[in-house]
Amino acid sequence: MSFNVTFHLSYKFRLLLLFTLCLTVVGWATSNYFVGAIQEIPKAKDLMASLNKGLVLGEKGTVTEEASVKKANLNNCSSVSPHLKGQNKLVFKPDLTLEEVQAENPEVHRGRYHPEECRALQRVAILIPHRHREKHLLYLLEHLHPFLQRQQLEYGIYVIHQAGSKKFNRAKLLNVGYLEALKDEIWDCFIFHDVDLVPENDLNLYKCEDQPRHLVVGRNSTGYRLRYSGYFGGVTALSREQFFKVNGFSNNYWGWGGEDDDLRLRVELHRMKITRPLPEVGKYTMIFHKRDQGNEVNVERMKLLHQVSRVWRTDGLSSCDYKLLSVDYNPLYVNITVDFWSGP
Ligand code: UD2
Ligand code: MN
Repeated sequence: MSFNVTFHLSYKFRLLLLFTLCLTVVGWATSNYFVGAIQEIPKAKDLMASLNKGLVLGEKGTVTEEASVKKANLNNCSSVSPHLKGQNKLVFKPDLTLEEVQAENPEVHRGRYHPEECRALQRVAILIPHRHREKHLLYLLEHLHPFLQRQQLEYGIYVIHQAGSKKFNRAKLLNVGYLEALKDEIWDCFIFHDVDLVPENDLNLYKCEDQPRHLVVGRNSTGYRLRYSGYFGGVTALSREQFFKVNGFSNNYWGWGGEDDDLRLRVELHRMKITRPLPEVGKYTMIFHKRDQGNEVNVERMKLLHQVSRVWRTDGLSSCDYKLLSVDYNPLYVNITVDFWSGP
């Protein structure tokens, strides 16, 4: 009996041991798998991101391939477009809607356009810094789309919108625009464009040259005269390389003023020479506005302007940090919304 009990116990014990052993092995294996799986998540995320990117690129690739075959068969557009009209009388309808502007531009998709009849000489990104100026944006879109199409350009319009109520930073928004737009296309030329300036004369070409270009010689509100000789505000054109070379704009100008002079100093430090169109060509209408809330005069600007030669290398495109909140491909423009961590 005692033998039987011992045998029985040891049999049960052995079964239990085996069962526990099995459980341990299974447990160890699965726990390893789960830990592994958890550690893999970030990698998988990256992979998914790159796969998605690949897919998107693939999709784009096919479109671009078709388009590039088409484009390859086209002749270059002529240096002077046959569609130019010269000076134009601008009308701003008070009840204009976005739908009307969209209906007038059926060939613009996701903010982009390219001529069908010839191969554009340059691919141009228009970058517009923006906050709370919806009506101005509408008027600018209304006039700019046909204006650029008459110039036979391949172009994309980007509106870079500053979220939140921190001080406005025009220059930093334009740096963001440059960096983000280059994720879509290797643009040749960048036009940095105030939202409230509408060009009056389409002989004012929105193209880049071998030197940076200031396109606003005068505007209605200043009797169409240049404000001062080094003036570089409003609308400027720099090639991808020119802007990269000067490390873009400074990120440190919060509020109104100075950032345009800072860019001029960067350009001059690199021994480039600003060019302008003729006064009768570089004419703009500035839609009337008061100083915006959140864009008060920057009292630091003179101090900042004195240190450009010392800081341009470390303050600019290379140090432009931002929180990208959204990128929306609207029919008439790409809307990039960002928030800035730092700043007053
Ligand atoms: C001048 C310059 C401008 C810039 C500014 C100083 C001209 C024609 N323009 O413009 O290029 O150097 O001085 O910073 O000389 N904005 C918004 N929401 C805001 C504030 C500004 O969207 O709340 C954008 C908008 O694109 C506007 C631009 O920033 O056109 C410049 O601001 P502004 O129009 O208030 O300054 P303004 O006309 O003195
Ligand atoms: Mn203005």
